[in-house]
Amino acid sequence: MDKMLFVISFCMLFSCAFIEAVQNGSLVTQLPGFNGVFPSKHYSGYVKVDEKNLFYYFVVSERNPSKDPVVLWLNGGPGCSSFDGFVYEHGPFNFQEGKPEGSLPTLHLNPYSWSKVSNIIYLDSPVGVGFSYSKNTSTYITGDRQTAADTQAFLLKWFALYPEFVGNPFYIAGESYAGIYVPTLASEVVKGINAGAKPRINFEGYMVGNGVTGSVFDENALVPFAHGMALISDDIFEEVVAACGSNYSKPTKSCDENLEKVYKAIAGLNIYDILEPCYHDPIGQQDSKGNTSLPVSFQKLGATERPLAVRTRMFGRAWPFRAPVKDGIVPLWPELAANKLQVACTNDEVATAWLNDAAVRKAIHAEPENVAGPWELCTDRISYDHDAGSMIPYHKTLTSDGYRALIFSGDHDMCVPYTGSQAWTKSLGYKTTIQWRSWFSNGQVAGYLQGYDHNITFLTIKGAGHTVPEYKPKEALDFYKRWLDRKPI
Ligand SMILES: *[C@@H]1O[C@H](CO)[C@@H](O)[C@H](O)[C@H]1NC(C)=O
Ligand SMILES: *[C@@H]1O[C@H](CO)[C@@H](O)[C@H](O)[C@H]1NC(C)=O
Ligand SMILES: *[C@@H]1O[C@H](CO)[C@@H](O)[C@H](O)[C@H]1NC(C)=O
Ligand SMILES: *[C@@H]1O[C@H](CO)[C@@H](O)[C@H](O)[C@H]1NC(C)=O
Ligand SMILES: CC(=O)N[C@H]1CO[C@H](CO)[C@@H](O)[C@@H]1O
Repeated sequence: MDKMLFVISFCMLFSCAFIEAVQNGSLVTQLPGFNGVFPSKHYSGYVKVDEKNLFYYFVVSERNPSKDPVVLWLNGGPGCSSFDGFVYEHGPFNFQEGKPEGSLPTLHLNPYSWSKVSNIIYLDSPVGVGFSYSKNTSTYITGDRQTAADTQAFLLKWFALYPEFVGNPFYIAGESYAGIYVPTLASEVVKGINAGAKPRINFEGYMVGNGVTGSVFDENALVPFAHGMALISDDIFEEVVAACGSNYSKPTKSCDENLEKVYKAIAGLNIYDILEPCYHDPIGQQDSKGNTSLPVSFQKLGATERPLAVRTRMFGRAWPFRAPVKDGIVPLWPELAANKLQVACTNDEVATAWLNDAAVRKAIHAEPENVAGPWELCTDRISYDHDAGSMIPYHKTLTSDGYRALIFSGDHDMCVPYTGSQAWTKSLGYKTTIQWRSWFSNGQVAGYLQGYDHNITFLTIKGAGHTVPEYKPKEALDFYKRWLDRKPI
């Protein structure tokens, strides 16, 4: 049968909705709260992997869509939606809180959107997170290996839907618990390429920001961080080192007693950025309104070019507060909060108000609440098993195989502190190719970096917290662009 005839008879039988959906049904044409013109095309919708409906939002590059890399962005948790990145970090819009509180936010274009230089996919993963859902809720019981396999299946289907992007360089990026998602997925993608999976993904490398890596490195990061940042005294530091032998991952009784002194000293700080006030109590609220005895220069520490205030509420792993990610079931953030295992300096109102608005869900092709459930920044409807162990062997294999890696870290994050990322990148044992040096943004020192053989770079962002682009959007776009463009940072 001739192709046209086939299409016509297919359409008569099944209606043309299917064909249109594949071609252009996922184009986003307007967004509630935004009155301007989109600087590039946006697409969103579901890709079905078995019984799992995985939701993505795709922003086409504003520079050169056919040449610029395609980047998959993943937020962590586990259980947190990648709309965290879209709304609060490097998405195409800055969200201004609606008035009155809880009403629809106003969207402004973000001059530092990562879509300025890349095609970027925000994926809600694993199934059960954000807008991703399944009618079979047994699929919500998952873990590292299953998630990596599902996301690899998603990618193959996604590139088949958007074949014009399959030749672009492809990168995987994420932060926090995505320190696990990124290397495990990269490993699946490489396996697929080696096995001749179609379409062939043009995978070139990956980026991890303030990422979880393995319990030994992660747990040993806090004490040197607290000491370096003057949160504990030399005496406390020396005592805790003597009692624990610089190894805090399996504390003895005496080590534990000394760690108490550290925990006591850091209690009340905003773990996601030690320079930011913590908003969880009335005293913190007062400080945030300028009622503080700190000199103005100190209050301005960490200031940067950002139009809107850093949100007051955030989710993520709470490393120092005795909830480390060990092998086995990982407690989800809402459970940690309920057990008072960590401070709740947190507020996700803007994202929650916008993404639960029926008109917004319709505009972005997300199923309504009665099908996909309410959108939550971090869900507790999944059960998640950390079953991939330490990421060190993954990083070794990927970098030895020639994939590029950028390991970046906001140096004022205490949740997954830079001390851990610095230690594990060094532990790979690669020759230093770029000696520790400062890097610049806008004529100012923006942080430090060290380059290693096999194209793995460790980079800090001075004064940034756990979610780097939220704190330092301009600096973040600068290093992101230079690294993707293979220029010196
Ligand atoms: C699909 O494309 C056609 C032709 O360009 C257009 O008329 C139609 O509105 C589009 N549909 C959607 C859902 O974007
Ligand atoms: C539901 O999902 C689970 C986990 O993937 C699977 O083992 C089971 O067969 C599925 N149930 C049905 C009825 O498809
Ligand atoms: C710390 O202790 C853990 C558990 O006993 C062990 O696996 C690890 O190798 C130790 N790390 C160092 C740096 O000694
Ligand atoms: C903060 O303001 C309250 C009420 O105005 C006042 O009682 C208190 O002394 C102030 N604290 C500081 C540190 O300025
Ligand atoms: C772009 C780049 O830095 N490439 C380097 C990656 O690592 C290999 C081996 O270490 C070098 O030979 C390349 O020059």
